[in-house]
Amino acid sequence: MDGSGGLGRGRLICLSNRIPTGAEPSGGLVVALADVLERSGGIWIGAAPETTDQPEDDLTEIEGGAFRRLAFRLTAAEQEGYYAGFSNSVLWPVFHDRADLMEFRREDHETYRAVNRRIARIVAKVLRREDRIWIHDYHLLPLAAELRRLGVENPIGFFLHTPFPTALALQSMPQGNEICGWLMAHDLVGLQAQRDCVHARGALTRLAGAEELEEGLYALDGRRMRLAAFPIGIDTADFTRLAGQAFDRLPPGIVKPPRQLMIGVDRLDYSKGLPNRFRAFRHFLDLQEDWHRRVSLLQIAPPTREGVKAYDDIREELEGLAGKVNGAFADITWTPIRYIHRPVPRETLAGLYRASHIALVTPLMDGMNLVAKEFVAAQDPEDPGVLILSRFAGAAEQMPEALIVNPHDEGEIAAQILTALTMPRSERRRRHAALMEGLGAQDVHWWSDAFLTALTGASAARVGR
Ligand code: ADQ
Repeated sequence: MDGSGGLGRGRLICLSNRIPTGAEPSGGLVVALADVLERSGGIWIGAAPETTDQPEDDLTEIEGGAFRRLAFRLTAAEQEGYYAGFSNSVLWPVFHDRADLMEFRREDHETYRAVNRRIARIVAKVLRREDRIWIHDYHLLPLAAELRRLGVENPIGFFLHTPFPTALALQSMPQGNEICGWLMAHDLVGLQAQRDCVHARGALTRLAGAEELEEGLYALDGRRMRLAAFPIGIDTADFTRLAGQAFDRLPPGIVKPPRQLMIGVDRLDYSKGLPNRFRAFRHFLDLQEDWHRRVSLLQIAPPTREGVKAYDDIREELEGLAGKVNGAFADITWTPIRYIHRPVPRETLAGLYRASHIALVTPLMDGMNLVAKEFVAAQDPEDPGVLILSRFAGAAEQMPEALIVNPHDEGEIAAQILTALTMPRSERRRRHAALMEGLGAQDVHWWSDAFLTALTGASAARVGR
């Protein structure tokens, strides 16, 4: 890491679906990017939260904040087809191995393509020759190809925050292989984990017929693209500091030893494995009567993407499960599951992590999972809590000292809850120290530096050819 943020010359133009409004950030992307942009003096371009009646090709400056923000507005129909439709009812489920939840509509695919085409026109108007472009996430997969079509030859990088699907899974969506062509329009594609790079290799070479010239360097139809894993991190030092302060300000009564607190923090999404987590806890309570009244689960799960059917379903399922567990086990002094269905301020969250003995992070599939990293960073190193982490979170590749579980195996999760509750302090400290070493070395600053440095290298190689 050279500490320069890999900034190079010119401006950094970041593009993502949603622009941060200054309200409480609740997605990993917002949390990570705000930090990168503040340091780099870049511009963030994204969709305004409110829709418009007429498609507009102008950008509106959003005042305030530490970096420049320019917003475009979508019509309600565009928002429906591009965002709720193709992005979140096709790409999200397919990329999370849930093709069974895919709702493919040809019109949504058209709208997705058209919105990306329009964003490309809007962005091309403000671009300068020396700018570098960093596109984020699955909403904007075709954007670079559209920019190239308009003659834009600036360096373009793309980072995918979700997992990348296997070649087989990609074929479960109509025109799945066009995604490979979209990827090839970038100089650099960053994925979260090594497993994603393996999947992308399969898709690029077998589905699209790209050639791998050397490891991670692909060629197709006269274009070259570099692809590598850049596991996203958190602002580790800052989060540790925040957690220490916030812990001291928690309302009395949150921590009542000897009752142990387990915490789960997730957007309410079917990929996060919440029903299996609740069932595993019920299984634990069935088996471990000794632990009744001595442990409880605090689950914080704010709603997202309301109105998409799969999300309404998961909400209902979870409320039913929490009710059943509490109905079966609660007494007047103890509620096994406390389920909070709204966002919590970042600071409170940091304090709650520190107050918790265990974090249950059990996604069925997750690009990275920043909650796992935040929980570890928030711990008191002298008396740290234990992380139980799904092997299907990208974070598992970097965090082998967590208790790694198969989220489909409720028996295994229940057994690891017991292991965590009874783990000697010396072992907790050893595991925590090892995890913190990784989180310190590969934090969000490392991540953005590494990506931007690689982008500079990849585009220089193209221009120099
Ligand atoms: P998400 O699916 O949103 O992100 P995650 O990585 O866990 O998942 O990030 C969630 C962020 O939102 C964390 O910073 C967390 O603190 C915050 N958050 C969650 N619930 C909250 C609540 N109730 N109140 C306040 N804040 C809350 C996507 C991918 C992930 C990937 C990230 C970053 O799905 O796999 O790790 O992007 O690339």
